[in-house]
Amino acid sequence: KADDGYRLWLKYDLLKDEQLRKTYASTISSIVYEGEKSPVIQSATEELQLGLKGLLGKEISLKHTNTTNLGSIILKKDNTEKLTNDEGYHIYRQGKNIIVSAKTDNGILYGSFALLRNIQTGQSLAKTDITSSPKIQYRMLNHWDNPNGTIERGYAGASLWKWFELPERLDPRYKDYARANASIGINCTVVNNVNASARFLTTEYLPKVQALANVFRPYGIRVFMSVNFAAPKILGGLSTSDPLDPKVRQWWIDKTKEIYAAIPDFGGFLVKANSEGEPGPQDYGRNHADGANMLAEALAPFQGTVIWRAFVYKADANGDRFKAAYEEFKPLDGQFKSNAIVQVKNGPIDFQPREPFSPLFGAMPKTPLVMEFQITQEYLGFSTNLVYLAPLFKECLDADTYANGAGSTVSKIVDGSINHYQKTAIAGVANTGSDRNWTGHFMSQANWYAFGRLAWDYTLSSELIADEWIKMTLTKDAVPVKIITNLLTGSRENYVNFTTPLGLHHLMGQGLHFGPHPWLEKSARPDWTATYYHRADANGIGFDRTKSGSNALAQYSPEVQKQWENPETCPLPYLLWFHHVAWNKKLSSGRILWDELCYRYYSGAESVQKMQNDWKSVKTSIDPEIFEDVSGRLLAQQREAIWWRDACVLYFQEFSKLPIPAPYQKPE
Ligand code: GCW
Repeated sequence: KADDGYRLWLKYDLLKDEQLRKTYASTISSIVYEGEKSPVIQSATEELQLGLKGLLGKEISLKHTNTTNLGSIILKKDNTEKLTNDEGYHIYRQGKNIIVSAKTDNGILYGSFALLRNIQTGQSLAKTDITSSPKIQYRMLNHWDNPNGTIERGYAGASLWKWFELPERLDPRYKDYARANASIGINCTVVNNVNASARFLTTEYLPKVQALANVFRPYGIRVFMSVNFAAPKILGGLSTSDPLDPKVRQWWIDKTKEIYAAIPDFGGFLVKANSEGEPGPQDYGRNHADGANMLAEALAPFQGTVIWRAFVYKADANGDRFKAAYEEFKPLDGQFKSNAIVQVKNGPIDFQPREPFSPLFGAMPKTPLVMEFQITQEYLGFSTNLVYLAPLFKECLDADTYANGAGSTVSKIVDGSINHYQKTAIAGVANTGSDRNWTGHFMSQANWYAFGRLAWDYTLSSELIADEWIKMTLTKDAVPVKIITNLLTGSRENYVNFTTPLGLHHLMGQGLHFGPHPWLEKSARPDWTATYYHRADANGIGFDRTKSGSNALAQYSPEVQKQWENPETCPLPYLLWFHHVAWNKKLSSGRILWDELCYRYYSGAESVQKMQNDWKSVKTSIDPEIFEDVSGRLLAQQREAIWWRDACVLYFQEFSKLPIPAPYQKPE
């Protein structure tokens, strides 16, 4: 039967390598659990049995302690394990047995998935000794899902959550969603859109969310909800939602109690306030900390957390949107309660194909900052473009803020190792939907996978994660694995090249954010246009963010400023983020800016041809249904790449008045 992609990377098909299969099969004859079979342990044993039966082609029995076991996987809760934290695991050999040991049931669940992954990717178990603990505590998906079943910026169909059927009917897919997340260590999910309908807090929707939480709990996943800040007015009939009003505070306290009565392990609230028209504390002359602290107070008795987003900016044609979040949030450092944490997008603007890291990272030492990445490809080609996002995530996590001297990487800010936070978190805006293959573009499954793996351990390389995912999902054939790994790891740079090379950003179509629209100069908001960002004129192109311009660069530490402030030495990928550069300026590549721009657009579009050839070359190793699906999408990507290239080059040429360099002048 052809593979429709539904099983994601949890594919437990019989291992083709017979020798390997026999070795595993002779090592493993049963699974033993100790003590009480909690729901989480039940998930672990069920998964191991399912996985091993498929991979090894033999039924593996489940046993309880005290039976003498030779050749068993023993799930062992061991408080003496030296693990960094409660969710970590230790997998090791003890005589003929394989021990999966952890301090908690959740650790055992993660260890079980790790063991399965090792078998799926063909690792030897002879000397297994692996310890691993997550570096960040809350590893979350953010769903931008609405009560009517649509998903904001979702490109893989309707919402997974069938609100109309809930709570009575539980789609079996909820459990598969939880399995997939648990397998990569995701332990929190925000089920609804940050542009939040107050309806989620009603007695109509709470039981639905409760039903989802019940399915996710045995997989170690806690549910959070996005809340509408004006809910006291909208639902509670109050005349205000002022966070300092005692009646408003009481309303949230009561509502929070009601939620915890239904969902005892409820994680907390995610809030988008005074951002893009959403209500918030500033409507009443209060600030973000006032708003967050009110909710923190309501959540505190239950150890809940409020996650307050820093995605804010104001309409100002002469200002620089880049600076907005820093300007509003930096002064509030130290004012947030200990269970109020602030969620910051990876870059200062908005999930562009390439952004410098947000200057807030490192600038708020007293406030735990949550990293917000976007897995759904709002600005990275929807579901027609193959863009592997691990390199984008890594580029940001590995960037040095110099907040505490060299080596103060964004990842070390987020994981709290520099400022010793009590709570740490990382979020990815989900790319899942009701399409059979979950993510629209089959290859975008790798982005969900990579986000989870990096949330657990950001030191993993993009290549290693790709290699794992390919072996689990597509093929274990050595040469194709290499080819596809390269295809994935180069795909993001290709996309940057044919859409927004050299530090260009925000050139996409209005509203939908689809396709090129660099000539867009009128919108409801000046900072939603393209001309605001690229600033092309007769002299050159790019946004001057140095002292002679908006001086946004001053928001970074001096070492970072030094890296980017001089147009002569600023790395080309960031050049037009910070400088307005003359068309005929000679760059470090040896080409003048105009030629370099053309070179990037043309070579970027050409790279999609190469991607197609690479994909064709692995055909015999790939399931036919998946092969066809990806081939079709690559063709669409090529059409879009040429569209982007021609739209941008021809538009910018109106300013540069320079010829397209000869090598690119050949007819299509
Ligand atoms: O990128 C923008 C999106 C909006 C989104 C907003 C946000 C949920 O275009 O659709 O709203 O970011 O992150 O709040």
